[in-house]
Amino acid sequence: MQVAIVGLGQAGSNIADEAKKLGFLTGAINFSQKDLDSVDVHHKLRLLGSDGVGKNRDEATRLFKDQWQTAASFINDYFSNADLIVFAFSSSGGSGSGISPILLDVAKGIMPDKVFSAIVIMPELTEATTSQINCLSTFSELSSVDVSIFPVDNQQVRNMNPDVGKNKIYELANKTAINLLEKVVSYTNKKSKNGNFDKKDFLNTLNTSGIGTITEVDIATLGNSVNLTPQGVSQKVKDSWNNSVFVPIELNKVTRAAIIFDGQEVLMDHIRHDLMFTDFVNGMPLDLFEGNYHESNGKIISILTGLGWCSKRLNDIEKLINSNKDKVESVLVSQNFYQSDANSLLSKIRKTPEVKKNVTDILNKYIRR
Ligand SMILES: Nc1nc2c(ncn2[C@@H]2O[C@H](COP(=O)(O)OP(=O)(O)OP(=O)(O)O)[C@@H](O)[C@H]2O)c(=O)[nH]1
Ligand SMILES: [Mg+2]
Repeated sequence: MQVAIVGLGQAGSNIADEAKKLGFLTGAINFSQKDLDSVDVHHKLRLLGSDGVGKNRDEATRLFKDQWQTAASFINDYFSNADLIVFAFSSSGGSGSGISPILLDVAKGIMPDKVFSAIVIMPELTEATTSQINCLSTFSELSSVDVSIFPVDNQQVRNMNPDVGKNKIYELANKTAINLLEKVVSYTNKKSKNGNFDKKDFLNTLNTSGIGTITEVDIATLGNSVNLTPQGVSQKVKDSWNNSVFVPIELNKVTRAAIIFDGQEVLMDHIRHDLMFTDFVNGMPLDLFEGNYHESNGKIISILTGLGWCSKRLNDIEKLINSNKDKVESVLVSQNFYQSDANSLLSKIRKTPEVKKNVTDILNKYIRR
């Protein structure tokens, strides 16, 4: 199976760069040549009209209006061999967030048989107001695009790593997310006597609109605090859905799911799928794909798609923006110039510049007649 990762904007391109190292087919699209130069992917497309729109989504969208055909052809020319095309982009910058929802919609329209999906980065809550507003606009646009959306949440990574620098947060988020996707894909190529998770199951799972998540738990390593009972194992899996690099899940619905067990056969007694889904309002997903492999000691990898929209997380941003509203407005209306009374004093202190004298006048002072 071939999966393509196309990064749009800087953050998305960084994810594509990681993806290439893991063997994915990759691409990057950006207005900024410098940003394109900094990543290693198979195919690059430079958009014209700007060197980077500096977090201005509207500007990105405006410039993209005349170039969407070029971008759509780029996708079609280089990635139509892939079974799945994943767009990766940040929701809080300008370029990736501005063009990705449009291009996803367009590409889906011209390549109707292809499965598309999106990895969308959410900003930490400490980021600037413009970033937060961009994030809300991007998610509101994405809510009407019919693809699975996997929100990689920088704030989640921050919660797990309070004391590291931003670069480390980005690196952890990018690597973890793309490694999980790669792991899931790798199982579709493996054989098992106890049930395969095959390519069709995978594409079916990913071809589901709404929010998605991927997690992995280890149930075999001692000291990993797993109660080795069906309840204990299920709880561990449930917990992972709220403690991953992806946005915490909402429990109002789950449409499709894949649960891949990779471990010793004796542990299979503890895998009870029905117990994993008891917290969802609709209970079991409409489709549940299972895979059972025996190559590692004991891991459970789960993919959920068609989850309810991440409204709680977006509402937190909404609240944050509202609580900052007064501060933001005061920044916008306050005058940028400052007139000091001291200025008049200053001008008195300063010597009035002397009028340049004519050299002849100077000379005349010395030369007596
Ligand atoms: N997880 C992760 N987040 C990143 C990374 N780089 C930037 N970010 C986040 O993405 C946001 C900036 O988005 P960029 O992708 O740099 O923006 P862009 O799409 O290039 O758009 P411009 O505004 O035109 O530069 C920041 O607010 C960060 O939250 C990265 O490599 N990984
Ligand atoms: Mg950029």
